[in-house]
Amino acid sequence: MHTKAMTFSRHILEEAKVQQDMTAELSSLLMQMGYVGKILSREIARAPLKGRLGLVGETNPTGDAQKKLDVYTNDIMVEAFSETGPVAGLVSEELEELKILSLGREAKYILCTDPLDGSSNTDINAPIGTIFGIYRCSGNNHRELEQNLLNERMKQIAAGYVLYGASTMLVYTCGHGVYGFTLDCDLGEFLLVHENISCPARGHYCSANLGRYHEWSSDIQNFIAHLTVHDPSTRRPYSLRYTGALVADFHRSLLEGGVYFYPPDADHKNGKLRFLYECAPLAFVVEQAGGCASTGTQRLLDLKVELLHQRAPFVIGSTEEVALYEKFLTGGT
Ligand code: AHM
Ligand code: MG
Repeated sequence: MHTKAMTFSRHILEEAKVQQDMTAELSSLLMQMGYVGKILSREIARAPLKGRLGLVGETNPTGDAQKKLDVYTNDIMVEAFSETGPVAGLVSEELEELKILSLGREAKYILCTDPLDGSSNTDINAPIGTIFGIYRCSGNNHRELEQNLLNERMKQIAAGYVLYGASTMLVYTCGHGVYGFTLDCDLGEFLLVHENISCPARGHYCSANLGRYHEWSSDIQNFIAHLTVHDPSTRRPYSLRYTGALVADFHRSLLEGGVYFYPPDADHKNGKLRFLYECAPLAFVVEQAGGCASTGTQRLLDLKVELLHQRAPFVIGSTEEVALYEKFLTGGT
């Protein structure tokens, strides 16, 4: 079975033969991301044995209490991409500023990442993830790179995530479909399991932190009321699934259909999730799979951002549910 299987690296090389966008530099960046996924998978699995659970006692740039694993995984990411040439700058949930990694000729990309998504799950052995979005870049210095990234003169050309669950999976797109690979730990290879992923147009799962229900607008409360009506002819009520890790909850919607949303609440006036390294990469993935991502009032990827750590209201998943959410929000129902 394994001799026939398509490894992540071979998949990238095959894509490079037919896709112009897949430059040698992008191929090498993505392969390095695969390598980082393997290292993080190993380190996350043995974190409890190495004393790497619990809090650091500091906060990250958006005010979240940092876990030891947040810092450790971020350090691994920085180190892994500092050693290779294609990444000019790195934007991370755990770093205040854009970090310049290389200004050499090969440095054609900016990597935006949440090295450890779902931090509240680290200490209870629940799923967590890594999110990445890759932007083509131009700029000779820190200021130019950041300005171009925020002015959207740079295009997101690849994105994906690694999900550390019952097994470790890597899902990616470079703008020509979405592919999912499972890590075979014995071989040390990500092997293709999900070819050309298609997000069902409709599902029957919803994922959101309903503990915030009373802080949400009446439009969103009405949306919940709609989803929870008992009407088997329209496959309602929806079932609630919420792990507290965006990657895991989104992955369910991507494969099985449904909707994830994180709207504004009392503590997060503009939503909790951050555009560049949480929302935008998953939005790129879902659109490539035929699904949708929105702020509730506009396509997520059309949002103009001014800050590296800017947050956005976020809804993502099947086209029908995202459209319905927007309809409730814009007074259409
Ligand atoms: P994190 O990157 O610090 O883990 O924050 C993002 C996480 C998402 O993974 C998850 O969907 C959400 O925040 C959970 O927030 P809450 O605990 O408010 O439901
Ligand atoms: Mg996160």
